[in-house]
Amino acid sequence: PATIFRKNYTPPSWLVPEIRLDFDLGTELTKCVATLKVERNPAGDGDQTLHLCGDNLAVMSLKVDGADAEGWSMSGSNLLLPLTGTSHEVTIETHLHPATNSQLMGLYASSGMLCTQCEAEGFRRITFFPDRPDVLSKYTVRMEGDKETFPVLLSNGNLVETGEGEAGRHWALWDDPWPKPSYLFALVAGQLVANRDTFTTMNGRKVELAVWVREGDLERTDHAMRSLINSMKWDEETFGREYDLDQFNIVAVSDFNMGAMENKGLNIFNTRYVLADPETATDGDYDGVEGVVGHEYFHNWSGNRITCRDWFQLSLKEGFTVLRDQMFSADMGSEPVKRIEDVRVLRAAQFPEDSGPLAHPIRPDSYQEISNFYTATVYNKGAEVIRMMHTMAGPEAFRKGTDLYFERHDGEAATCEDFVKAMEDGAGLDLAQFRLWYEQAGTPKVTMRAEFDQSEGAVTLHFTQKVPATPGQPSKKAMPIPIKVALFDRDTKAHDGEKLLIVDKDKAEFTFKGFTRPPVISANRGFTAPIQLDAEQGDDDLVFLAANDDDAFARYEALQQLVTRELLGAIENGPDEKRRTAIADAMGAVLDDTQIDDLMRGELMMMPAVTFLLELAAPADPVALHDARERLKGYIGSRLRDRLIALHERASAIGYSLSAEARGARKVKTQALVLLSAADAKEAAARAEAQYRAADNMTDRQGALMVLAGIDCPARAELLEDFRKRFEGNALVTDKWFALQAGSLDPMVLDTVEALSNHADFTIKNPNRVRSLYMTMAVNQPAFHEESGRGYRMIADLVLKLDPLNAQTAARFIPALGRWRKIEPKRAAMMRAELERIAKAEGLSKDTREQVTKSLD
Ligand code: HT7
Ligand code: ZN
Repeated sequence: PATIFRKNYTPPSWLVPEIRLDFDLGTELTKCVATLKVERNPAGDGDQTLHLCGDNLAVMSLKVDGADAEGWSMSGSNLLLPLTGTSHEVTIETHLHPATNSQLMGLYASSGMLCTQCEAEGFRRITFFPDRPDVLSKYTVRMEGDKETFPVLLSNGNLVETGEGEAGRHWALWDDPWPKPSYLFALVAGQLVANRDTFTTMNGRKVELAVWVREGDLERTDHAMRSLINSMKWDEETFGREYDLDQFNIVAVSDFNMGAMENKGLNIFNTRYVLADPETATDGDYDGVEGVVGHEYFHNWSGNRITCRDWFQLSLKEGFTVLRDQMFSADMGSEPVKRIEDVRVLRAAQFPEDSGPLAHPIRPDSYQEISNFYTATVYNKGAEVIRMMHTMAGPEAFRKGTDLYFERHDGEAATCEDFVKAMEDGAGLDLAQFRLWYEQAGTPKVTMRAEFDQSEGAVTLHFTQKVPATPGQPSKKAMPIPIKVALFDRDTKAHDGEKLLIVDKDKAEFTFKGFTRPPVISANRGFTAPIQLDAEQGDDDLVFLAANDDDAFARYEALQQLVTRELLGAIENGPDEKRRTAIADAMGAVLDDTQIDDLMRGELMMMPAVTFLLELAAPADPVALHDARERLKGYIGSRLRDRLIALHERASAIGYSLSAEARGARKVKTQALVLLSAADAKEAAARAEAQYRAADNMTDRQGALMVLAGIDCPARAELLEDFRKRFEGNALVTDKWFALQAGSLDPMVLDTVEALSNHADFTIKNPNRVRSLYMTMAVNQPAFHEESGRGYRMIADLVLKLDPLNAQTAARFIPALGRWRKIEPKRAAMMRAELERIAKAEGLSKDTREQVTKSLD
């Protein structure tokens, strides 16, 4: 497949200021007539030929200014139309087959309804079009279809007219006044019901809100609606952004490749991020709904009003919008807990990506298939990069920067450079060197050594930084790394304020005076920079920080560092008794601490993920790491047995509500069982069984079953079956049932996954179901890395089967195998062999081909 390079960007030769789409809807056959007003772009290269992208389309009819077009040709799947004048009307008819569109891109059928997904390049599966984000058009859309099959007809913008047709047909006309790129086009047609509300914007616009779902799901939409209203209000208050249409629609669909899509005025969501009630959704699911509803809504400004010039700029909208959704969720709940969760995701998903064969800068330089670049790097590291600007500028100046960005580029297709420039001009930052964060891939490795000079009463912090080599980038430059520090007095346990240090050279040092004894250094507080920091601190200092740091993140981090050190040491030399004791003591202090709430306590009780540990130990035996982690959990569990039981009892007495207190109680309840189960499986199983049977909510039920699924006891099979039957017919809970088993610590888990792949409820056609079974197994380290290589084979078999049906989803499984360089040689060879087997397959999609080839390089 061809490689596309960022440096080769050229403006479009033709613009399309207006487009009208007429759909004659049918599940088997939909006819689409597109009428494009095209104009030569004065800033273009003067090419007289109009290049229209197509994918899987045939031209049924083609007219220019009302007459049959002449001289047109196909170049691959694209349409080339020579034009003589400077503006024309081009009319194209295409025929679509939604029922057989298993790629879920373009127009497809899902549970009887029709819907679209056009980002990144799905619009070209609907009609021929210059399908690139810098071509902005005003859309008018007319849909007509059978009223019984498609009673609800939705598209972008405002509904302007509806009418009845002949033979039970009806139609709707939608008009979107805001010019937009084709990737933001959407339509939905089907049997849907709405949860309706209104929101009045800060300037008095009354907006009709609707969350559309299938009939039986209506009672599970209140949280999504609440989240939408909160998002609209929050964006006005925090970023000064107001909604700009009279309607805002959200539609939930059960077949969807990603989480959701921010189409202008018509967001389309995976049901997973819309539907929630206490019985079927966990607290984590509630947070997911709130975060994704916010994310898509915030795109209305960061993505829609200001879009991307080209797909290399994806992080312009995604990184910024992730930061905005993270800030929103932090404001709706607990800021430190949210920060810990976000860093955990970054470390478990983005750090491995940044150190592997698929590493790329947040603004990539090239791609073959853009769908492969919807990554944790573009999204989550992209958010971290903008967060660093926020840290360096401070909140007020940062807001000035974003205000200027929104004002300066409203209505444009912009670049990351435009954003950085607006931040420089608006926030007053000098970001000349900072731009390297957009150019260079790889997680910087930073060391910090503290040197104390008794005679001067001074402490000097010596920093080094190194950005590792990544594919295509063998040598790197030093980047500006903002690191917040605090220097604690060992006796008073106080510090004299945080300091923000910018480490912008390979080596840097900072001296602080006025100390009579060496302070304890708390560094990278709040995780101000997305780096791997080795602070070269002794265990005693980490224990001190774990107990005394007033920055919640730093306290969490100190405990994580201590545990990480112990686990990495344990796989080499066995456990370190003194350190294990210190960890259990620190954890005991966490259980007893009345100053922290249970939501934070639950975070502090969690061990670092094996995928993160692998970053530090590679190449390593992931199963040995997992076993060491389980043994440490067992040690902590037995040392703190009584206190964990007491915690479980206390938390179990708190009734269900969505308050922070009740949510915290549910979190520590299950975390207590997790630690207990590694120490005393019988006690944990009995408690988990009781928790399951008493549960009046999904958080308790799923938590209990997660623990039970890893314990060989009679209740396991019985309660898994109870769970299945209890929620039969509920697709999202059935996904949980698959995931609970595929993620289990049961040594027979691969047999189970194989059996489940033949279960009547398993279907390879539904991405949620595929992910719930196979992605859960691929991240279940002892299962995926099972010694025989069976886990690798199962994933490769899946990729080969899924690729022709849904290439995007198939390609997302490749990175798990692509991590072979991090794994000890025997397993690494088997992982590579599976990649080679995939690479040999004929007719592999562009998506999977790119990922496999890069993973083998
Ligand atoms: N902007 C949305 C991206 C998206 C997507 C991309 C490729 C294939 C399918 C997709 N569905 C949604 C999601 C977001 O970041 O808001
Ligand atoms: Zn997004």
